[in-house]
Amino acid sequence: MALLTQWYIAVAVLAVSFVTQEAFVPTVHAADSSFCGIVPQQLFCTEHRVHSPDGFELVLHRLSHGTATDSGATPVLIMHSEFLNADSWFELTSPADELLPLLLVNSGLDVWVGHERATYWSHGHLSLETNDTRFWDWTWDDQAQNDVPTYLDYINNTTGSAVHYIGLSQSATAGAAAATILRTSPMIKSLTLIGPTIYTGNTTSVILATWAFLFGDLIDQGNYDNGYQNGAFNFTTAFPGITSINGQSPVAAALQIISGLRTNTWSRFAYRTADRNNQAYGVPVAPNYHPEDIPTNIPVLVVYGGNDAVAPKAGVHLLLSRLRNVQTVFLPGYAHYDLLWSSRRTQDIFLPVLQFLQRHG
Ligand SMILES: *[C@@H]1O[C@H](CO)[C@@H](O)[C@H](O)[C@H]1NC(C)=O
Ligand SMILES: *[C@@H]1O[C@H](CO)[C@@H](O)[C@H](O)[C@H]1NC(C)=O
Ligand SMILES: *[C@@H]1O[C@H](CO)[C@@H](O)[C@H](O)[C@H]1NC(C)=O
Ligand SMILES: *[C@@H]1O[C@H](CO)[C@@H](O)[C@H](O)[C@H]1NC(C)=O
Ligand SMILES: CC(=O)N[C@H]1CO[C@H](CO)[C@@H](O)[C@@H]1O
Repeated sequence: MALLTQWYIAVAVLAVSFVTQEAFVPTVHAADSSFCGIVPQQLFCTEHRVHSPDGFELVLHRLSHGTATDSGATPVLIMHSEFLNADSWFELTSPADELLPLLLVNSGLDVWVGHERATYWSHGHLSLETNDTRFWDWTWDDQAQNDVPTYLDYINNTTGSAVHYIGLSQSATAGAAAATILRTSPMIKSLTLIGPTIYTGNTTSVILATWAFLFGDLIDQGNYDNGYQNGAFNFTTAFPGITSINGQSPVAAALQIISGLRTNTWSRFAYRTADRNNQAYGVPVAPNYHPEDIPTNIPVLVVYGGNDAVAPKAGVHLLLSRLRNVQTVFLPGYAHYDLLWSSRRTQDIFLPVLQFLQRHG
């Protein structure tokens, strides 16, 4: 199918979905247990709350074996994929599977599990209710500019150390973007980017990418039945009808992704007018992020799949060509959601990630 036709269909799917909403309303279990309740019992778990500069509650859970974290243990922040919550780190995919947070704690790291803004375990705001469209008026670029720096600041304040950052999918994109920010990059010890959705222009399927953006959580519908709280947004109550696409609404967030698909750029959020871009960035066109701006003393590990239509191989190769201190794990058979849910992910992904962190202790 011609790319343009695919794009029109994708936009139509988007429009219809946002108008009807019922199409992708998952059932959500009540928040009847705290997050620490789903963490393996042998781990000691503490909850930490900070707020982003734009008022979003950002919750972190710190895991260790004893009540006192080894002083000197290197902190590692793990950020879940969009559409999922951090529970996803605690679900085994097969009998031989191991949990990444547990592997990291067992190898002596000081593990911080982060929750994205506006997700099940972290959806407070200093002044906005979730039924306010302004609560949803942001894109991954705000996570890069506000949230990742706030998590890292908090962890650096608490531990006095720079942090290994591990991000999956869009959290990889936000982490890499944050690593290009001068004030933030000194707090990053290494970057692990799993399925980074940075250059998406070579995707083989626009529809698939759009579909993944909107419906990715439903892939994991089975986990709702198991009592897990996956599905980042509580659409039933917390996702007001969107009537305008002029600002950074979730529709705009989707459009930013589609725009990235069309232009193969990695850019700041592009407002619709030169005036708004000028106000925000001092230039009429939203500026690009540059992988070259990630300091060379931050080692980067990129884990990517050969059949990934969301973080396509050609886009990852473009990223790799622009990174100056990079190692790779290439998994030819993997598609995007395999990077999250493969039954072989421990040997294929988690252990190589652990070795990378140990090399850059
Ligand atoms: C999600 O929606 C359900 C159903 O309306 C509600 O009971 C629950 O409290 C909501 N959860 C959150 C975290 O907002
Ligand atoms: C949003 O929720 C708050 C508190 O639950 C309520 O007071 C307010 O009227 C609601 N606003 C809208 C626009 O529904
Ligand atoms: C980190 O510490 C500085 C200095 O005390 C403080 O201004 C800042 O708010 C702290 N950051 C976070 C996220 O707690
Ligand atoms: C990927 O996209 C870029 C920019 O549109 C293009 O120059 C390049 O040929 C594409 N590569 C592949 C493998 O399709
Ligand atoms: C970037 C940054 O703020 N790094 C700090 C992390 O914490 C240590 C110890 O407090 C400081 O020396 C670093 O400057």
